[in-house]
Amino acid sequence: METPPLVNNTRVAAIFYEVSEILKIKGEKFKPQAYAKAAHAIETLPEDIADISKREKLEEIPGVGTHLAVKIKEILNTGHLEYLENLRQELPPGVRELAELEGIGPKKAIILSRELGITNKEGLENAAKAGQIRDLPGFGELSEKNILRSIMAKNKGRRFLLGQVLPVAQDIVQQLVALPATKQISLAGSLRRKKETIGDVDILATSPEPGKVMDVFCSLSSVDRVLARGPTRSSVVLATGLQVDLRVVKEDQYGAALQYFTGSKDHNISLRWLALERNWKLNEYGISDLSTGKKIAGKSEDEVYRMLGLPFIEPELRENRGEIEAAQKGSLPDIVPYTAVRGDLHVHTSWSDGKNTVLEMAEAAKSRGYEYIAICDHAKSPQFPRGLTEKQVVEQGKEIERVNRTFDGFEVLSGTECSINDDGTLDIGNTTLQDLDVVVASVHSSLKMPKNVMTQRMLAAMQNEHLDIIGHPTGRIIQQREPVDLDLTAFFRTAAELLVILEINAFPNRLDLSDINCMKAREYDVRFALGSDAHARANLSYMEFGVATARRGWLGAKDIVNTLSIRDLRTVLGS
Ligand code: DGT
Ligand code: CA
Ligand code: CA
Ligand code: ZN
Repeated sequence: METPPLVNNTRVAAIFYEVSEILKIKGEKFKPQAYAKAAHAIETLPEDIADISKREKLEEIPGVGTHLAVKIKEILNTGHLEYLENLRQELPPGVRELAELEGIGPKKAIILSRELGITNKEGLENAAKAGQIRDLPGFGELSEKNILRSIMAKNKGRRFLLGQVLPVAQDIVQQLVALPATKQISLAGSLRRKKETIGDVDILATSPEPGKVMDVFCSLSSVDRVLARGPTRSSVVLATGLQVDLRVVKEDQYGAALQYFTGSKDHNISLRWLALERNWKLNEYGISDLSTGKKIAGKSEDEVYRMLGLPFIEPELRENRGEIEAAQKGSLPDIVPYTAVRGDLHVHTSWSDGKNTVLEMAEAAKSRGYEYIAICDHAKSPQFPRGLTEKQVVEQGKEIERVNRTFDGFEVLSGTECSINDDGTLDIGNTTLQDLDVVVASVHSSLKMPKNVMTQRMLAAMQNEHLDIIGHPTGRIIQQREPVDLDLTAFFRTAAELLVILEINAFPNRLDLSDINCMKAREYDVRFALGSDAHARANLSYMEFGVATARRGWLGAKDIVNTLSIRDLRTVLGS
């Protein structure tokens, strides 16, 4: 008897996603969307799809009709989908990777693969450099040049979001920490400074047996290829294209190396000047006396800073934005600890476009150690067809009351993330707003308004007495969308005057306000709120990136309202 293949929801979804992608490349109009939609629904099912199939209820999954139900059964029975196998045959190898490159697209990718046997970016780069592309049908000298330029730009400038990289890097560090051969280990570079985007990951360690650490590092399951493997330095590239460097240094150099490789470069340059003033040399090996050549510090970072007459400077501050002068004057800010956040002031639920219920979000927040959470679903609008009508906002309030009765020492605050209309009014009426604990209002439409119009719109919105927080104030999406054009001085001043709180939205591609804008706003004594903008339980962990942004913006716990107890928070919110 044949044993049935092991197929889970993720596997079925992955097959559908691949079908969707290939169909897209083939230029199909609606089918790709249908497959992607079904894949997404399957991926997020709370139940095993095999069980659903047994009950003959596959067609109740959103986006799954008779046609797709048959395909799902085939996958469940055989472990694969013949339709996909056939599609793969139709597509020459490498076409999918090529099609994703800028300026190529599916049609050209197929030609490149068929005519020149190119299957990846490297092959494309070589062919372009060798001048082989210009003669292909539909190409030319100019498009060859453009291809080369776009490859170069991608190679050089590709940066990853902090939120994508940090969990991956922390996982690698965890795996290396577990080795007996690892003594000390730390993230360094921009990742330790928690910069919003990361070029590559830098890890620093000490070990009596560096070879063993390097072996494990180079053979981690997430590693796609090893660029270099040496006794003191190895570099690998993960399947995502992210480069990770591991350096192993001597114990008496660890502090200096950690300081050096944490950067930033500009911060390091300023420190090096401080050393030179004392006739010392500072580099990754330590501090040494220039006249005697003798080494005088290097074991710990603390020691390096202390020798230079400075208190320890938190990595998030090391951007040469005045932190060294502040450290010299003893006026470094007391930046907010990662543990100071007592609640999340911006989460969505399945009432709008979130995945989890009010109760599920609340339980997840409680188990993170929070004391409160604010439910801020969208209001219904063209941008948010799944948003809440005013009637539903009221109904949700009743559900929140019920949920609150099940908790002790934890509070669910009722709220909204409503939208700011073009004229500065909000898209939920005051009678509904006045009964909510937290009103977040954000700009979600007409993002390209001229500066003075956008500024007027924001200032008008802030006049609303029920508004508590402006959500993701500049609307930027990292690497995707520019911030709105806004007179920040007027905006910050008004926020301070009217006691309107500004959000630091912690969603990985937002981080809005940004670190720099937090620093600016801080000068006006603005108050801030941290919100994860979670659309699912798991997203609550995004909070860490928001705190990192606040820390990089020199903010203290006192600047952030959700470090307050629920009682004090309610006073601030007037609820
Ligand atoms: P990234 O990777 O682009 O996000 O930014 P970082 O800061 O991680 O830069 P990376 O990986 O090139 O180098 C790691 C650290 O090594 C950097 O923060 C400071 C230090 N570093 C690198 N190059 C230099 C340099 O030329 N001079 C000095 N003083 N430090 C350097
Ligand atoms: Ca780096
Ligand atoms: Ca590096
Ligand atoms: Zn929003």
